Amino acid sequence: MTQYEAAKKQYEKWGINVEEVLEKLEKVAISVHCWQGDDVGGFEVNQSELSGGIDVTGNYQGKARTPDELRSDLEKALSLIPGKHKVNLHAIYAETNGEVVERDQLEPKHFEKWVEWAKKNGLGLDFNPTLFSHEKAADGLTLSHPDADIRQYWIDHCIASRKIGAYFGKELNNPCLTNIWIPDGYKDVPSDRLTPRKRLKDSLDEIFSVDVDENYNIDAVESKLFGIGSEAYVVGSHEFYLSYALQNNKLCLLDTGHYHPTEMVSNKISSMLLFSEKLALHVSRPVRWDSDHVVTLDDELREIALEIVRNDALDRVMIGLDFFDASINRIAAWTIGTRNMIKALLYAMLTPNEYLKQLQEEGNFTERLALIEEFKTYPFGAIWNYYCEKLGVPTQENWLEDVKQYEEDVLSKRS
Ligand code: RNT
Ligand code: ZN
Repeated sequence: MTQYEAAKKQYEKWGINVEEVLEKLEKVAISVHCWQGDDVGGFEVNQSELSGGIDVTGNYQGKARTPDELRSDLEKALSLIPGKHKVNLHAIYAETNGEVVERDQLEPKHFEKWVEWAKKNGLGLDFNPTLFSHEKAADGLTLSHPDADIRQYWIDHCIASRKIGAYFGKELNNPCLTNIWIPDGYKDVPSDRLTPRKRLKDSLDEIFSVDVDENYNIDAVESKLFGIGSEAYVVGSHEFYLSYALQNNKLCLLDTGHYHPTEMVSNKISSMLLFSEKLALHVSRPVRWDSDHVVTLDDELREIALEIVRNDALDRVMIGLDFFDASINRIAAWTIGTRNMIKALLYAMLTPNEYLKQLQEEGNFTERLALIEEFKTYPFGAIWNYYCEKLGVPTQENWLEDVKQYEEDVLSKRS
């Protein structure tokens, strides 16, 4: 008997149909963020320094310097990750042929190469307007800026981005999630919290007043608690966007690094699913602050996956990743983080969720705790390896060889 067959038997004892689980898992697309590959740099002709209160540390060799390099790196990472996924782009990854194109002037044609590449690789695309790393965002304010011209610039950028999203959705026959995140906030205690929020609300209303086909483009808004330089106040807070999304039928996007340190996204999903058809995630790993470390298979990741799986919400929660670590091989970072997200979902699917729910209803907390703990050492790894083999990607740590080879052949030659 193979390790897989032996493992399968153990799960079958609990009524878990492993073959069915693997078929279901194969259908889950994770949105892999392109910006891990070049430290959120992008390819604008007149590139600005990274701003907006986010930061990338480290200078590991081999950062992608061109869109072609980034695509090649993404292809490498995706070849080590089981399943078919999506790639999440930012507006600063436009290709403008050496010409300066203002962000409010961006058009689908500036993303033609990405679409062509996505088609060739059977990938979906998601999108984000970029409201940071720009002279018009230098004071950390965009859609809530007191200056109407600056607000208008960013409003127009967001409208242009939604149209680019619809172009992706239509071309790839796979709806694009276009997510708006802004850095707006203040370093120190504000004397007026309401006025900037009113302006943000008005800006969003204007952005969404333009009709963009919902079959192709889905709008999301991402909140935040604080950033570097906006420690005391962020305009687009959780309550702000939760209310806005509910009232305007938009998706709320929860980034796991954007809450108080003991406040968990896993505990929010069920509440939100009761009131919204869909929600979106940026799965990240905050270490003491919103540090965007590579996602590991920790308790919170498993808990998030369990909440999605046990509530039968795989079609309702759009899972995206958001981390950027420049201190390790960037392709390994993508591979580790994305494989972990998929592992967490598999783990959740290999849990006797219905039985555990029943135990809770019966008040049998002893057995609930006992089983949750015992399942942690069930032969999950054997099923994971089988899944990787089945989908033609390396099992266990064997993907590391590929990454090392690519580092030697390609990354080490970049300066
Ligand atoms: C910043 C947000 C945002 C960005 C990306 C690059 O705190 O998490 O999602 O990380 O848009
Ligand atoms: Zn995020």
